[in-house]
Amino acid sequence: MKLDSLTLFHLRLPLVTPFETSFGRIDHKECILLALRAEGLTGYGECAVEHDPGYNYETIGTAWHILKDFIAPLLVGQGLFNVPEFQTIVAGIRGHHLAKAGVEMALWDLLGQHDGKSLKDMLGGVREKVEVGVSIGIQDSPDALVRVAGQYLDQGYGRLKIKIKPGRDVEDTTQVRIAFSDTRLQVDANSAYTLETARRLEPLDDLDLLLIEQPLYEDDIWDHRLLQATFKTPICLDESIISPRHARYALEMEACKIINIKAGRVGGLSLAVAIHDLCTNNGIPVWCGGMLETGFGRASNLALASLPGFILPGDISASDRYFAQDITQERFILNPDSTIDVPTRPGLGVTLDPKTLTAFTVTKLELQL
Ligand code: OSB
Ligand code: MG
Repeated sequence: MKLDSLTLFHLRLPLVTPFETSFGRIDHKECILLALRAEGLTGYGECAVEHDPGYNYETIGTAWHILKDFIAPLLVGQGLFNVPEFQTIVAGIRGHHLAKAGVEMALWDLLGQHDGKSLKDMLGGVREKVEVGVSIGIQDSPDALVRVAGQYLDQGYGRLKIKIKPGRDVEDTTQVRIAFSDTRLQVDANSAYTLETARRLEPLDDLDLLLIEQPLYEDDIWDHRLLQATFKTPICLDESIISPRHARYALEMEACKIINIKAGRVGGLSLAVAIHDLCTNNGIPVWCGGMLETGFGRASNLALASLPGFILPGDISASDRYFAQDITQERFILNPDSTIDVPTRPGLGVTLDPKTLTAFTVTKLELQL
């Protein structure tokens, strides 16, 4: 396939409810949508970046720069194109995984449409629907958190994840555990603790949690190993696992017992599959993380989570948990058994809603390839 153009859309979508993590509070989701055109087809990809460098170092601004000034020029004049070839072409660009992964997603969408294959089938997915949970931001008080958690359970979510930070950890988690004694529950600190301050999390070890996600530094593996040795509860790494190599380090060091896989963070779906394979071969459970994606990124996450090693529920909630209006025509709905259906149509299997795209676009840039 000869690539024709790459269009970048800086999007800003209102969230139905603000989302607060240890690194900040947002009431809009920003990201970059990519439209990759070739032979009359358009593949869409989502760069799951945020406005601020709070989750990792990438931002809308850095991803825009890397896409425009480095990735797009490497794609100019590209002929017959596939995913391994794409990764080889961009291998000289260090880091910037969220930017690269957005283009890889668009390429998968294009190839799937071209070959009439769904992303699930291309990646080796085995499930028609995947088990999901809901990620709940920090609320005004533990009482408010219990109320919100109850609302999500009423909607049918079978697994809760609550965000924690110093001062909003043990009390919040304990209140939720008391209110919902047999609910599957996990916490996510987004790197808010040091090895020393993480001692305050010891009481969490008696709350029958599925896992404690990324308590320490976003670039750390070793101190998580030291912390894991003091906890019965599995530590799960998110931010720290930026490549299959880092996943191998974590497993060899016994820094965690579970890994959260986000295709964006690791540089693309192909690398996410490689981490899945490594973990599956080593008996380490994985689950699919989320970044408040639009319908495009959500479709991609569902396809990824249909692989056999994704045995824990993903952070892939229904569309109405995030957006009153999304940029895809399809909306994802929660089934009564806390699952969401994996798209079956070719590529990502979702279609653009041009009206909402226009309404939520801040800036647009079309690059000829
Ligand atoms: O750490 O998993 C995280 C959202 C933005 C940045 C980081 C994270 C999250 C979430 C949201 O937890 C999960 C979702 O998309 O529902
Ligand atoms: Mg996380």
